[in-house]
Amino acid sequence: MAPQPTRDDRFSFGLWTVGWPARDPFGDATRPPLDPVESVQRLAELGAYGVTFHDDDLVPFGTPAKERDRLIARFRSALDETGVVVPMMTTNLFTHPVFKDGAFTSNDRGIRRFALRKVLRNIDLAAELGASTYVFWGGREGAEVDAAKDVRAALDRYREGIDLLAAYVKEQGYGLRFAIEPKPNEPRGDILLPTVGHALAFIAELEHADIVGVNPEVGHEQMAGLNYTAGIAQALWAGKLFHIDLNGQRGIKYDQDLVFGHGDLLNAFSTVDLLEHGAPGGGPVYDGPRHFDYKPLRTEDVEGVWTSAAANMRTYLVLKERAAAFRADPEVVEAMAASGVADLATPTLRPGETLEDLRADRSAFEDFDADKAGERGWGYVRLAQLAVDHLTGAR
Ligand SMILES: [Mn+2]
Repeated sequence: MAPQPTRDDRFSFGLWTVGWPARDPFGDATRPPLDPVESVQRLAELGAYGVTFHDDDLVPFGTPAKERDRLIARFRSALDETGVVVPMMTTNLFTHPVFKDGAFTSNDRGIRRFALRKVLRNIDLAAELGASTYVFWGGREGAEVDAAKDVRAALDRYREGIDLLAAYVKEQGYGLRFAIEPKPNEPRGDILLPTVGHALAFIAELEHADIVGVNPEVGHEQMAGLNYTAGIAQALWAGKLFHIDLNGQRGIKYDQDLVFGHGDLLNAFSTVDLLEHGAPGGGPVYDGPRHFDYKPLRTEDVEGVWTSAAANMRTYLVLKERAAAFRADPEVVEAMAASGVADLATPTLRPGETLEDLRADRSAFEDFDADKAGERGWGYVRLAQLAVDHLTGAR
């Protein structure tokens, strides 16, 4: 019996995902534009609870104020009729030529000021629509030419921008939190804040770091050859996993934005296991939306768009079932114990033990049999195969 998505699963989609007309650097659009209202209706029917969007996804760049109001009102009606919510919003600071050298980090001060105003206007709308997270993906914040961009000055301006906007959110009492989305490259040759780790280090330098976290995307970390599950685990550890972008990616290449699980399936399994069950030793868990940031393949027609949207949710729910079975399997419990997985949660010093005590403890060093300790087989391959067996339905 295939699991059916419900609103309680908190699945959300960007308007730009299902609405992507499949124009790429080498070819024209293969699908007609999609009305945001239709996207809301179709996603609601499929079992999603939320939609997310960039300002320009709903209101094209340069739309006069009166028409902007009309488009927003029409969209709000669709939300009210379907009960679909807007958990997250973001800004398009990458499509218009004005942003070709970046927004917050453009070498042109006038462009930096314009970018801030564009975000401020959309933050007001995000608060109006009840969003709780505001994402910053700085796709154009970067360079191709090392001599063209003073990275230290760019980070100063990035920090200035995020802090100004965070101060505004606090001053207005909006209750929004910011989530920075790392990406290593594309569209810029090199993008600032390329990985989760870079973003976490940047956030630590902010004045308003308390309301700023990360929005890691599966494919973006994997484009850098990194392990997504390990990345979001560190973000959780730092108390900074404010939002997630689930999709699929096959290795280090262009940003594929495949359906969740249609890339590194084993890593998708461990991602869902972490999101649903947390760390073996406890610790912070993620309770936000399960947000999909993917692109329906360019080969698909309009019906294929909805098939692919449903596929994301189905993959998640199937993996959730498999992860629950994995955790409940007595052999897995036994294998994890044999591998000492939960033992890592024990502090290395005893309660009350000092560094002086450790230095005086002969059993810790002088009498410690390193050769014998080195003989231990950890049994991790057995654990890996148990995961594969559950993932493939062999157990
Ligand atoms: Mn992507």
